[in-house]
Amino acid sequence: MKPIVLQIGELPEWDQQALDENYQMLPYYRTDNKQALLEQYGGSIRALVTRGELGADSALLSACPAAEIVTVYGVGYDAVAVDHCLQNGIQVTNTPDVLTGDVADLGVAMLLCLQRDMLSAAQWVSSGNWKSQGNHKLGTRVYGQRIGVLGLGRIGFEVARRLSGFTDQILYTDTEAKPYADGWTYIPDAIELATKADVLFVTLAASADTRHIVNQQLIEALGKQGTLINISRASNIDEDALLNALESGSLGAAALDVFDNEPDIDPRWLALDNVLLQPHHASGTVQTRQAMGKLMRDNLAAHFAGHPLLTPVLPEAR
Ligand code: 8YV
Repeated sequence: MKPIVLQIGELPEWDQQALDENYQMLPYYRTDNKQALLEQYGGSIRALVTRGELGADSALLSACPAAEIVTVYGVGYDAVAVDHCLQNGIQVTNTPDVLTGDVADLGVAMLLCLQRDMLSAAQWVSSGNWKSQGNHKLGTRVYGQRIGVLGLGRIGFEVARRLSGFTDQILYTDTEAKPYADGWTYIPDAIELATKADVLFVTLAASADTRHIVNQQLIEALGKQGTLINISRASNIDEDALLNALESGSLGAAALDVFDNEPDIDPRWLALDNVLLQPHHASGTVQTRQAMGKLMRDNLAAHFAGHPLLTPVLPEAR
Protein backbone atom coordinates (compact mmCIF):
# COMPACT_ATOMS: atom_id res chain seq x y z
CA MET A 1 0.00 0.00 0.00
CA LYS A 2 1.41 3.37 -1.00
CA PRO A 3 1.36 5.99 1.77
CA ILE A 4 -1.49 8.50 1.42
CA VAL A 5 -0.22 12.05 0.87
CA LEU A 6 -2.30 15.23 0.80
CA GLN A 7 -1.09 17.65 -1.87
CA ILE A 8 -1.86 21.27 -1.01
CA GLY A 9 -0.72 22.97 -4.21
CA GLU A 10 0.08 22.28 -7.83
CA LEU A 11 3.63 21.13 -8.64
CA PRO A 12 5.58 20.79 -11.89
CA GLU A 13 4.87 17.72 -13.94
CA TRP A 14 8.30 16.19 -13.22
CA ASP A 15 7.53 16.18 -9.50
CA GLN A 16 3.94 15.13 -9.94
CA GLN A 17 4.94 12.04 -11.92
CA ALA A 18 7.48 10.98 -9.33
CA LEU A 19 5.05 11.58 -6.48
CA ASP A 20 2.25 9.67 -8.21
CA GLU A 21 4.56 6.69 -8.70
CA ASN A 22 5.41 6.40 -5.03
CA TYR A 23 2.41 7.66 -3.10
CA GLN A 24 -1.34 7.80 -3.26
CA MET A 25 -1.63 11.53 -3.87
CA LEU A 26 -4.80 13.37 -2.87
CA PRO A 27 -5.02 16.62 -4.86
CA TYR A 28 -6.50 18.90 -2.19
CA TYR A 29 -5.89 22.02 -4.31
CA ARG A 30 -8.15 20.89 -7.14
CA THR A 31 -10.83 19.17 -5.07
CA ASP A 32 -14.06 21.18 -4.88
CA ASN A 33 -15.41 19.55 -1.74
CA LYS A 34 -12.32 19.78 0.46
CA GLN A 35 -14.30 19.02 3.60
CA ALA A 36 -15.57 15.73 2.17
CA LEU A 37 -12.06 14.77 1.07
CA LEU A 38 -10.73 15.36 4.57
CA GLU A 39 -13.63 13.50 6.18
CA GLN A 40 -13.03 10.50 3.96
CA TYR A 41 -9.23 10.34 4.13
CA GLY A 42 -8.17 12.58 7.03
CA GLY A 43 -7.44 9.67 9.36
CA SER A 44 -5.17 7.94 6.85
CA ILE A 45 -3.18 10.87 5.46
CA ARG A 46 0.44 10.29 6.52
CA ALA A 47 2.10 13.26 4.85
CA LEU A 48 1.29 16.70 3.46
CA VAL A 49 3.14 18.16 0.49
CA THR A 50 2.82 21.91 0.27
CA ARG A 51 4.42 25.05 -1.15
CA GLY A 52 6.11 27.83 0.79
CA GLU A 53 3.36 30.37 0.34
CA LEU A 54 0.54 27.84 0.97
CA GLY A 55 1.84 26.07 4.07
CA ALA A 56 -0.57 24.06 6.22
CA ASP A 57 -2.56 25.72 9.01
CA SER A 58 -3.63 24.10 12.26
CA ALA A 59 -7.23 23.54 11.09
CA LEU A 60 -5.97 21.52 8.15
CA LEU A 61 -3.46 19.62 10.26
CA SER A 62 -6.12 18.87 12.87
CA ALA A 63 -8.17 17.27 10.11
CA CYS A 64 -5.20 14.95 9.41
CA PRO A 65 -4.55 13.39 12.84
CA ALA A 66 -2.33 10.62 11.42
CA ALA A 67 0.01 13.08 9.65
CA GLU A 68 3.68 12.36 10.30
CA ILE A 69 5.37 14.96 8.11
CA VAL A 70 4.79 18.21 6.20
CA THR A 71 7.23 18.69 3.33
CA VAL A 72 7.47 22.26 2.05
CA TYR A 73 8.50 23.08 -1.52
CA GLY A 74 10.22 26.33 -0.59
CA VAL A 75 12.55 27.68 2.06
CA GLY A 76 9.90 29.66 3.98
CA TYR A 77 7.73 27.60 6.31
CA ASP A 78 6.00 30.51 8.05
CA ALA A 79 2.63 29.36 6.67
CA VAL A 80 2.96 25.98 8.39
CA ALA A 81 1.49 25.75 11.90
CA VAL A 82 4.81 24.84 13.44
CA ASP A 83 3.51 24.83 17.04
CA HIS A 84 0.85 22.32 16.07
CA CYS A 85 3.55 20.19 14.40
CA LEU A 86 5.82 20.33 17.43
CA GLN A 87 2.99 19.40 19.80
CA ASN A 88 1.82 16.53 17.64
CA GLY A 89 5.14 15.00 16.62
CA ILE A 90 4.84 16.08 12.99
CA GLN A 91 8.11 16.66 11.17
CA VAL A 92 8.54 19.62 8.81
CA THR A 93 11.08 19.91 6.01
CA ASN A 94 11.84 22.78 3.60
CA THR A 95 14.16 23.36 0.62
CA PRO A 96 16.93 25.72 1.78
CA ASP A 97 20.19 26.50 -0.10
CA VAL A 98 19.11 25.20 -3.52
CA LEU A 99 17.12 28.40 -4.20
CA THR A 100 19.37 30.97 -2.54
CA GLY A 101 21.25 32.05 -5.68
CA ASP A 102 18.14 32.48 -7.81
CA VAL A 103 16.32 34.50 -5.17
CA ALA A 104 19.33 36.79 -4.77
CA ASP A 105 19.65 37.10 -8.57
CA LEU A 106 16.04 38.21 -8.91
CA GLY A 107 16.41 40.74 -6.09
CA VAL A 108 19.41 42.34 -7.82
CA ALA A 109 17.67 42.18 -11.20
CA MET A 110 14.63 43.93 -9.69
CA LEU A 111 16.84 46.73 -8.41
CA LEU A 112 18.48 47.24 -11.80
CA CYS A 113 15.21 46.96 -13.70
CA LEU A 114 13.45 49.45 -11.43
CA GLN A 115 16.20 52.07 -11.12
CA ARG A 116 17.08 51.95 -14.81
CA ASP A 117 13.40 51.98 -15.89
CA MET A 118 13.95 48.94 -18.07
CA LEU A 119 10.26 48.02 -18.45
CA SER A 120 9.15 51.44 -19.62
CA ALA A 121 12.30 51.85 -21.73
CA ALA A 122 11.60 48.55 -23.53
CA GLN A 123 8.05 49.74 -24.12
CA TRP A 124 9.47 53.04 -25.41
CA VAL A 125 11.36 51.17 -28.13
CA SER A 126 8.66 48.66 -29.08
CA SER A 127 5.93 51.31 -29.23
CA GLY A 128 7.92 53.39 -31.69
CA ASN A 129 8.23 56.31 -29.24
CA TRP A 130 12.01 56.31 -29.52
CA LYS A 131 11.74 57.15 -33.22
CA SER A 132 8.81 59.52 -32.93
CA GLN A 133 9.55 61.27 -29.62
CA GLY A 134 13.27 60.88 -28.99
CA ASN A 135 15.09 59.60 -25.94
CA HIS A 136 13.50 57.93 -22.93
CA LYS A 137 13.51 59.75 -19.55
CA LEU A 138 16.56 59.37 -17.34
CA GLY A 139 16.85 56.68 -14.68
CA THR A 140 18.64 56.42 -11.33
CA ARG A 141 22.23 55.23 -10.87
CA VAL A 142 22.64 51.85 -9.16
CA TYR A 143 26.37 51.51 -8.59
CA GLY A 144 27.81 53.33 -5.61
CA GLN A 145 24.51 53.51 -3.73
CA ARG A 146 24.25 52.61 -0.07
CA ILE A 147 22.69 49.16 0.03
CA GLY A 148 20.88 48.10 3.21
CA VAL A 149 20.08 44.45 3.83
CA LEU A 150 17.47 43.64 6.46
CA GLY A 151 18.29 40.07 7.47
CA LEU A 152 21.74 38.78 6.54
CA GLY A 153 20.87 35.10 6.30
CA ARG A 154 21.64 32.92 3.30
CA ILE A 155 19.66 35.02 0.81
CA GLY A 156 20.62 38.40 2.30
CA PHE A 157 24.27 37.37 2.19
CA GLU A 158 24.06 36.45 -1.50
CA VAL A 159 22.33 39.76 -2.32
CA ALA A 160 25.05 41.66 -0.46
CA ARG A 161 27.83 39.60 -2.06
CA ARG A 162 26.47 40.28 -5.54
CA LEU A 163 26.07 43.99 -4.83
CA SER A 164 29.60 44.22 -3.43
CA GLY A 165 30.52 44.45 -7.09
CA PHE A 166 28.41 47.61 -7.39
CA THR A 167 29.26 49.48 -4.21
CA ASP A 168 31.56 49.48 -1.21
CA GLN A 169 28.72 50.59 1.07
CA ILE A 170 26.86 47.50 2.26
CA LEU A 171 24.98 47.96 5.53
CA TYR A 172 22.96 45.29 7.28
CA THR A 173 20.74 44.62 10.27
CA ASP A 174 20.36 41.26 11.94
CA THR A 175 20.03 39.94 15.47
CA GLU A 176 23.83 40.09 15.75
CA ALA A 177 26.90 41.05 13.72
CA LYS A 178 27.79 38.24 11.34
CA PRO A 179 31.36 36.91 11.18
CA TYR A 180 31.02 36.35 7.43
CA ALA A 181 30.08 40.00 6.75
CA ASP A 182 33.65 41.13 6.26
CA GLY A 183 33.80 44.77 5.15
CA TRP A 184 30.06 45.34 5.58
CA THR A 185 28.66 47.63 8.29
CA TYR A 186 26.49 46.16 11.04
CA ILE A 187 23.66 48.44 12.17
CA PRO A 188 21.63 46.77 14.96
CA ASP A 189 18.60 49.03 14.59
CA ALA A 190 16.40 48.58 11.50
CA ILE A 191 15.17 52.19 11.50
CA GLU A 192 18.76 53.45 11.56
CA LEU A 193 19.56 51.08 8.71
CA ALA A 194 16.69 52.56 6.67
CA THR A 195 17.87 56.09 7.46
CA LYS A 196 21.37 55.32 6.20
CA ALA A 197 20.48 53.24 3.12
CA ASP A 198 19.44 54.36 -0.36
CA VAL A 199 18.07 50.91 -1.16
CA LEU A 200 16.71 48.48 1.42
CA PHE A 201 16.42 44.77 0.67
CA VAL A 202 14.07 42.80 2.91
CA THR A 203 15.52 39.30 3.15
CA LEU A 204 14.26 38.15 6.55
CA ALA A 205 12.74 34.75 7.21
CA ALA A 206 9.18 35.63 8.22
CA SER A 207 7.78 34.79 11.64
CA ALA A 208 5.37 36.28 14.18
CA ASP A 209 8.33 38.32 15.49
CA THR A 210 9.12 39.93 12.13
CA ARG A 211 5.51 40.70 11.17
CA HIS A 212 5.34 44.33 9.91
CA ILE A 213 8.94 44.97 10.93
CA VAL A 214 8.90 47.28 7.91
CA ASN A 215 6.35 49.72 9.29
CA GLN A 216 5.41 53.33 8.56
CA GLN A 217 8.30 54.70 10.62
CA LEU A 218 10.87 52.55 8.82
CA ILE A 219 9.41 53.36 5.40
CA GLU A 220 9.56 57.08 6.17
CA ALA A 221 13.14 56.66 7.39
CA LEU A 222 14.03 55.23 3.97
CA GLY A 223 12.46 58.34 2.56
CA LYS A 224 11.50 60.13 -0.66
CA GLN A 225 14.66 59.06 -2.48
CA GLY A 226 14.64 55.57 -1.01
CA THR A 227 13.86 52.24 -2.67
CA LEU A 228 12.47 49.15 -0.97
CA ILE A 229 12.90 45.65 -2.39
CA ASN A 230 11.05 42.67 -0.90
CA ILE A 231 12.04 39.13 -1.85
CA SER A 232 11.05 37.58 1.50
CA ARG A 233 7.42 37.47 2.62
CA ALA A 234 4.66 40.09 2.44
CA SER A 235 4.02 39.76 6.18
CA ASN A 236 7.38 41.40 6.90
CA ILE A 237 5.91 44.67 5.58
CA ASP A 238 2.89 46.71 6.65
CA GLU A 239 1.47 46.77 3.14
CA ASP A 240 -1.04 49.56 3.81
CA ALA A 241 1.73 51.79 5.13
CA LEU A 242 3.85 50.95 2.07
CA LEU A 243 1.03 51.71 -0.36
CA ASN A 244 0.32 55.00 1.41
CA ALA A 245 3.98 56.00 1.22
CA LEU A 246 4.29 55.10 -2.47
CA GLU A 247 1.08 56.96 -3.30
CA SER A 248 2.08 60.09 -1.39
CA GLY A 249 5.71 60.03 -2.53
CA SER A 250 7.11 59.73 1.00
CA LEU A 251 8.88 56.61 -0.33
CA GLY A 252 10.59 56.83 -3.71
CA ALA A 253 10.00 53.40 -5.22
CA ALA A 254 9.56 49.71 -4.47
CA ALA A 255 10.10 46.38 -6.18
CA LEU A 256 8.15 43.45 -4.76
CA ASP A 257 7.98 39.73 -5.44
CA VAL A 258 5.53 39.01 -2.60
CA PHE A 259 2.17 40.48 -1.61
CA ASP A 260 -0.58 40.14 0.95
CA ASN A 261 -3.31 37.86 -0.34
CA GLU A 262 -1.37 36.92 -3.49
CA PRO A 263 -2.25 36.39 -6.29
CA ASP A 264 -5.37 38.49 -5.63
CA ILE A 265 -3.29 41.56 -4.76
CA ASP A 266 -4.59 44.94 -3.63
CA PRO A 267 -5.71 46.90 -6.75
CA ARG A 268 -3.92 49.97 -5.35
CA TRP A 269 -0.67 48.34 -6.57
CA LEU A 270 -1.84 48.48 -10.16
CA ALA A 271 -2.28 52.25 -10.21
CA LEU A 272 1.32 53.01 -9.13
CA ASP A 273 4.09 53.93 -11.54
CA ASN A 274 6.94 53.87 -8.99
CA VAL A 275 6.83 50.11 -8.49
CA LEU A 276 8.06 46.92 -10.12
CA LEU A 277 5.68 44.04 -9.36
CA GLN A 278 6.74 40.41 -9.73
CA PRO A 279 4.54 37.29 -9.38
CA HIS A 280 6.33 35.55 -6.46
CA HIS A 281 8.83 33.81 -8.70
CA ALA A 282 12.22 34.56 -7.18
CA SER A 283 13.00 30.82 -7.08
CA GLY A 284 11.36 30.35 -10.46
CA THR A 285 14.00 28.90 -12.74
CA VAL A 286 13.78 25.40 -14.20
CA GLN A 287 17.06 24.43 -12.56
CA THR A 288 16.09 25.62 -9.10
CA ARG A 289 12.54 24.32 -9.20
CA GLN A 290 13.90 20.90 -10.22
CA ALA A 291 16.34 20.99 -7.31
CA MET A 292 13.60 22.11 -4.89
CA GLY A 293 11.28 19.35 -6.05
CA LYS A 294 14.00 16.73 -5.74
CA LEU A 295 14.95 17.87 -2.24
CA MET A 296 11.32 17.85 -1.16
CA ARG A 297 10.77 14.36 -2.56
CA ASP A 298 14.03 13.10 -1.06
CA ASN A 299 12.86 14.30 2.35
CA LEU A 300 9.56 12.49 1.89
CA ALA A 301 11.32 9.30 0.77
CA ALA A 302 13.78 9.49 3.68
CA HIS A 303 10.89 9.78 6.11
CA PHE A 304 9.09 6.72 4.79
CA ALA A 305 12.34 4.73 4.61
CA GLY A 306 13.06 5.58 8.25
CA HIS A 307 16.22 7.49 7.32
CA PRO A 308 17.29 10.88 8.73
CA LEU A 309 15.59 13.82 7.01
CA LEU A 310 17.82 15.88 4.73
CA THR A 311 16.55 19.32 5.69
CA PRO A 312 14.34 19.22 8.78
CA VAL A 313 13.32 22.59 10.20
CA LEU A 314 12.19 21.60 13.67
CA PRO A 315 14.69 20.74 16.39
CA GLU A 316 12.94 17.53 17.26
CA ALA A 317 9.33 16.66 16.86
CA ARG A 318 8.04 14.63 19.83
C1 8YV B 1 7.73 29.22 -3.28
C2 8YV B 1 8.91 30.45 -1.58
O1 8YV B 1 7.72 28.13 -2.47
O2 8YV B 1 10.90 29.36 -0.99
C3 8YV B 1 9.91 29.96 -0.61
O3 8YV B 1 9.70 30.18 0.59
O4 8YV B 1 8.06 31.18 -1.26
C4 8YV B 1 8.95 30.02 -2.99
O5 8YV B 1 10.09 29.38 -3.37
C5 8YV B 1 7.69 28.84 -4.71
O6 8YV B 1 7.21 29.93 -5.37
C6 8YV B 1 6.83 27.65 -4.99
O7 8YV B 1 5.51 27.94 -4.81
